[in-house]
Amino acid sequence: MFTIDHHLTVDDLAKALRHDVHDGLTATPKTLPPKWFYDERGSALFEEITRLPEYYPTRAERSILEARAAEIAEATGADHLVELGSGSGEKTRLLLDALRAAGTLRGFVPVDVSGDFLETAARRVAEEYPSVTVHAVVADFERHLNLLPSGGRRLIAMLGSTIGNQTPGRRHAFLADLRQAASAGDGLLLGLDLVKDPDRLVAAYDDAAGVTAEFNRNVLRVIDRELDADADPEAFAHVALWNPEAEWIEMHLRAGRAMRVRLRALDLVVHFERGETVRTEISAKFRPDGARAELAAAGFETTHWWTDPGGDFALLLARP
Ligand code: AVJ
Repeated sequence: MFTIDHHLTVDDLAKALRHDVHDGLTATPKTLPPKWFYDERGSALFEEITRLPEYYPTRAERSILEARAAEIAEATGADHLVELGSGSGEKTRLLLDALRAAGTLRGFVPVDVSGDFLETAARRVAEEYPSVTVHAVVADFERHLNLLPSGGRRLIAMLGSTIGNQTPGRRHAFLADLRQAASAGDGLLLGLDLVKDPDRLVAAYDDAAGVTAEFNRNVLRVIDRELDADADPEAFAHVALWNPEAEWIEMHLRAGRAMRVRLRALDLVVHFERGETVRTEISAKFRPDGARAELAAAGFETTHWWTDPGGDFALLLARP
């Protein structure tokens, strides 16, 4: 069975984009939130990133899930899998298969801001798992956590180190909201990329084939199309750097020359100096103690912590 709830309209998204771009490009220093990378082309580029030799997180997380999915199913006894920010679906299937084998699985709730992508992926799961109730939810999980279906024992999964896109303050607010939305029998499964040699981290965000550079520039293509703007993506260089104080990777777009970008839909002209950058993403990296402390501060107890053999990536299980 398949159903889909919409908590975001095309209009809500258009408004949010206008607001984010206006605020980000008139601020000093300039920033843009990473959620606008993911139009059709951006999502395809991200899929390509996950297969790059330098980008280890996806493979490392998959290897942990392959080794631990049965243990996760047993530890949680979950009857519903709630996936926040549903990805390509391969990792989802590892979890669904394990919960099905344990005999507890009843429902799957994929949650994403991108409706078309979500609907296609969720319908496929409904066909492959005929005994599972698939209830897709188009929502912004930073705002709509309380609108998710409740009841039963839920395993709430946020994989891929997606949470690393948020600053520590936003992460705390998000985890605290999640705690409010969770009930006693629920479990939280979180994928976290770990602090490691900066050279490897930077290489993962600045690959030799230039796929991440194209992914980064894609945000300008989205802005040009959606806001009737004239930014030249080729005039911006891709920059990935390790911020050792904050322990996050930063991606920027650096203007190769002075320029003015006109955003007709915002009635705005933005000036760039030569060499000026727009920060387009942060990707925080975690340490075991810090991660546990962040969860505890939001009211979650970490009960399991698994890493891949190389210690690059962690998957943790926590309960309210
Ligand atoms: C999807 C946010 C987890 O931060 O590693 C990959 C996005 N950006 N390469 C990450 C991303 C550049 C990715 N997340």
